[in-house]
Amino acid sequence: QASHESTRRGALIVVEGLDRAGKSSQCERLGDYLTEQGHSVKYIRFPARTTPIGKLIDGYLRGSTNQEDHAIHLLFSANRWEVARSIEEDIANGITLIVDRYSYSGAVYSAAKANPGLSLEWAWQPEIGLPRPDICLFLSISAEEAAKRGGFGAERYENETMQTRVRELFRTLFERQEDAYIIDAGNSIEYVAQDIQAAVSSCFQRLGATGSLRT
Ligand code: DGP
Ligand code: NA
Ligand code: NA
Repeated sequence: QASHESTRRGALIVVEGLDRAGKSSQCERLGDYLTEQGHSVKYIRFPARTTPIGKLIDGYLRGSTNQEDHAIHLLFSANRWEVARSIEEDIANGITLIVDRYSYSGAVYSAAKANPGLSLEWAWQPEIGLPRPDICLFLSISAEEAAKRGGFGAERYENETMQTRVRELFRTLFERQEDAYIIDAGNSIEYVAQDIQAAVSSCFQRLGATGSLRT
């Protein structure tokens, strides 16, 4: 059994969601669950704030610097490209990656801006060719539930107008996408965790060849 397990490729699991949807704790739970099931698991998140590009993004998100909308968009994408090769290597080596935010956040947060209003289509282009997730989970909470979960943090984008647009755009994107699941994250932590586990287990049963993101 051990030798069989060691030759199986890992899965690329992406967890997306609104700010305060409980992404981080659900990623942690999923990691524990998959580890118990015998998988080698690694957790990574975007933006990866410690790389040179990541530091620019971090300053932008905290509001200490400003960036032109197209320019910051391409930096977020470049930040994923910086890590693309190591994602492919890990998966080939049998490591399952749980990725906290990915190209979907990339397209959606930029397209949600009022000015200049980058289109979802334009915003998706620099993502084409990145490693394609085997499954994407979108943790959705209603505006009402978001309001109940306490005040937004100080970072850029954490306001109600922006979050409402982000929610709508995520739905648009996920409805077109194969292997994409919208999870109602307004339920209890336990219930949401079970929903995620069910979706991920079914994904492992039909794990095919790796691929790249397309239009
Ligand atoms: P987080 O560390 O998960 O709270 O994400 C930080 C914020 O950055 C969050 O509001 C979502 C946003 N974000 C994440 N990835 C991207 C991206 O690729 N492009 C843009 N414009 N925003 C992003
Ligand atoms: Na956030
Ligand atoms: Na990102």
